[in-house]
Amino acid sequence: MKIAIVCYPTFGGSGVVATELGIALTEHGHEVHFITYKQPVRLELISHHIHYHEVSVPDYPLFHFQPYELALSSKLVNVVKQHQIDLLHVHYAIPHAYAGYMAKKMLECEGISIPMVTTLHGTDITLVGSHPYYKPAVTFSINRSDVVTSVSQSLKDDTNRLFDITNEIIVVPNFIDVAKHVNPYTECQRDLMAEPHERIITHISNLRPVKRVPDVIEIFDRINKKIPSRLLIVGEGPDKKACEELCESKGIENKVAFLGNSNEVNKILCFSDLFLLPSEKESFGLAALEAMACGVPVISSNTGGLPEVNEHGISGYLSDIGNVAEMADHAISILSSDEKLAQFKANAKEVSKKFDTKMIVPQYEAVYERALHLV
Ligand code: GMT
Repeated sequence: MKIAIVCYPTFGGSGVVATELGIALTEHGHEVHFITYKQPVRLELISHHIHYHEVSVPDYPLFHFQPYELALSSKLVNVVKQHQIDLLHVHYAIPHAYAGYMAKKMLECEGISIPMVTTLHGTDITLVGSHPYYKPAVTFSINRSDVVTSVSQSLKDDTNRLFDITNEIIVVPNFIDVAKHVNPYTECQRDLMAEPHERIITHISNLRPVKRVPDVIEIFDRINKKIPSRLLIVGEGPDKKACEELCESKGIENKVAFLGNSNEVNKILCFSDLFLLPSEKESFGLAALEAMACGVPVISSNTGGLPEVNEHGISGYLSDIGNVAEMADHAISILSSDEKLAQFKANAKEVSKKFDTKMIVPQYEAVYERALHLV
């Protein structure tokens, strides 16, 4: 099959999932064409079957907002015709499902029928998409997609609650190549990040308010008072400066390292003893799954799809949003005993296997077959 994948190329779960899916599909013999405005961060163009087409939006002074959707749908039309694409798979409803639908309609005028699969990722529904400014267009493009998938049952329920959806939504969970998440380092390299007696705690996100990074720091501060620890914060985002200031005001700035964005989170996670994800909203929590695949237990909030990923009392613990006291207590209970920590680490790795690429990618292939039969 020749599949065109539209996604956001930047750091963020939806782009990572779309990129990993594209790579996995080529390993199953498909040809994949990524269509976006920048080469996706985790994409290395090492296979004959992977192509990348850049969407350029020329700057025109008349426009206060440059029309990206228009450029994207025109690019889709051209790529579909040039490469005889069989199917469009758009990740993140805004504006990709809308642009994809326009491309589909333009192609129809030229006698080309092509199915479109839309994958909902979370903030396109729970944060941005349900805003009245966007809601009619998002509802329309979800309902006009040939097949719609969501990355968790929770996101499916949210979509049906927040929008007037007439299409069936199929849950296809996010996934991870478990085999890739083996520790490439030795204990001596761990020593570069922390003293031997210290535990290493990690948080990875886009440091936006929805991630509640100040809660991460508050939980860490409570842990560190009982168990000497280091906090590694990976990612860039609007809350970074305020969080650095919060660390200074608590006098823990020497214990917290802000590492910026990383393409190789497994090289950081392999040293970690615990992962914190106290988000306000989280449709799935891909970062938590990546941590678990590296054998890192997760302390998270119980919002959205997190309970579908992090198993309470097994791969970590879940608490109500903002309950930093309980999250810190759970963390301390795991970290205070080497035996208990080893057990949670093993459990986390085991639970992550339910989301292995091998199990999930065939589900997307079944979705594609279904979409192809609909047009
Ligand atoms: O978490 C973010 O803010 C980024 C966002 C994205 O679009 O990349 O993540 C969403 O999609 C991920 C991949 O499906 C999910 O793992 C995240 O839980 C989801 N984020 C939210 O729902 C807040």
